[in-house]
Amino acid sequence: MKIRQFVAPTMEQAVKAIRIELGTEAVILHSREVKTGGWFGFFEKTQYQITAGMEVKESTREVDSIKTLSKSTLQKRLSAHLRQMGISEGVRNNLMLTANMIEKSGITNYSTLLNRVLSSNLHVTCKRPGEKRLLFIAGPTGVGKTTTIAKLASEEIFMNKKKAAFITLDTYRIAAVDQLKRYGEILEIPVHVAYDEFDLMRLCEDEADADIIFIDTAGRNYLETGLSAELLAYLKRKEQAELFVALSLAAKASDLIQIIDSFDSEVIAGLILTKKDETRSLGTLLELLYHTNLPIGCVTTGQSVPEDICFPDEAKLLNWLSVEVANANGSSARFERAEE
Ligand SMILES: Nc1nc2c(ncn2[C@@H]2O[C@H](COP(=O)(O)OP(=O)(O)OP(=O)(O)O)[C@@H](O)[C@H]2O)c(=O)[nH]1
Ligand SMILES: [Mg+2]
Repeated sequence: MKIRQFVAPTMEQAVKAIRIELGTEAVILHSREVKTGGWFGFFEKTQYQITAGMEVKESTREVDSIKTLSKSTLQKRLSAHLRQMGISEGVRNNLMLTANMIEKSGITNYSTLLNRVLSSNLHVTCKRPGEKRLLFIAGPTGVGKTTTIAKLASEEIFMNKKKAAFITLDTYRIAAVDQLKRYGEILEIPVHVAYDEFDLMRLCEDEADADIIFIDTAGRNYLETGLSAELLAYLKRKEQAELFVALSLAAKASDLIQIIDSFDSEVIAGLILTKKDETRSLGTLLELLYHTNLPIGCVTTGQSVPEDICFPDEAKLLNWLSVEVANANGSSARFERAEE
């Protein structure tokens, strides 16, 4: 096991440093307060020292240590919360170890503990799609790419008063072009079909008046294959292009992490998270924020265009994760509805 020590002014900063340097697989082994600096005992600063290690497959001893730690009432509540969200064992163990350390610093309130555990372990950033002129959306089949494009376009046209156009690269599915054309008619904006990269370049030039061009792509199984080589090269070359990957929050986190890995992370500007309404628990969101550094662009919450979309900030995303779901049998269920 590779062992490293981290010292920082707060527990959260130390945990963040571990995640950045050792990645999400790092296991927290030990923590203590240390005094640094000062002069003959004056002006000393209290710092937090955490020892962390990269787990090797054969040794699960340290990970198991969390199971034998006696849990406080707050930690039991957190453990139940994470289990109800369906969080995988590895992530749960690390969150519980952080909770144990944070509670030792005198936290007695559950919301504060949860907030500090989440904010120190998750990489939560937000970035609205549409900063660049060409907005590509890619992702697995049927996640809601085309519907989200219509919602985003509506926002840009009516709220931000931008001139928009649609281009679809989805010539694979017969109804795909019609679907986008229908949205184009409703929004009164041009819709084009690009059959290859040259078409795409030409159409983008033809639409010189458009402030923003939404480019829809065909859904594909990204567990099997990555972005097409042509599209990847185009995105890398085009300064004015950004790609958002659409993923369903109702899908399994482990699959979504693999899908993200199938893209060249350099070209992903952010994630669009769809179908929040189709799941009772946001465990997938928590695991995504634990494993990736990608900004969240928007979240969709239903089939209605244009209203079922929101642009949560960091605080709102953390707030959603703080909602405890009911036990399967309904007993001792605690609902703290997140503000929509
Ligand atoms: N419940 C729910 N359904 C959604 C949401 N977004 C889209 N849908 C529905 O999901 C279905 C597929 O939506 P599309 O926009 O066609 O999905 P797509 O990713 O473009 O599909 P392909 O182009 O075939 O890969 C439609 O029935 C949409 O109404 C959402 O946030 N919640
Ligand atoms: Mg589509």
